[in-house]
Amino acid sequence: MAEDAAHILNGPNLNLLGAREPAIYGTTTLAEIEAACREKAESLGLSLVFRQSNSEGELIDWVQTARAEAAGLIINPGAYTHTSIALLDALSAVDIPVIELHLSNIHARETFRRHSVTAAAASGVIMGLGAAGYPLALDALKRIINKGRA
Ligand code: CA2
Repeated sequence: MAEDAAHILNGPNLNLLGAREPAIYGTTTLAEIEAACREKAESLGLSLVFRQSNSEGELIDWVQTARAEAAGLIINPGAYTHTSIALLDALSAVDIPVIELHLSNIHARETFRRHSVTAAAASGVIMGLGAAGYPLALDALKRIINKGRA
């Protein structure tokens, strides 16, 4: 039987991780986060699709791909978190578990970051734990997938 697939989507500017703003986002690069996620996914028996885009439309296309192909979705929508009703609509159409993830604690930051438009479509949100949040999100996703089958 084929492994369940987890899809991890990363939004705008997350390709810059590690290069700038280390006080907020840490020093780990997105490539290093991907490597940690691959290791974690393998230990959980999940296959992994890991993607980043600066384009809202591409992220929406990838949410729709996950809807058709994945057992669960983790998304760090970047700044689209705070603005994108289109991404919310795409996530709302998904009937697999969705976890929203943020490196920083958005509630401890500027007022405009304290509201997530997209979190309404998520089963849960992990934030403020830096790069460590990604493997934790995979753990949580696996539990939710298994619970849905029990
Ligand atoms: O905390 C998070 O994970 C965020 O989703 C990151 C977004 C931000 O707009 C959200 O409010 C919270 C920004 C990611 C940009 O990352 C950079 C990394 C290095 C240098 C510049 C930006």
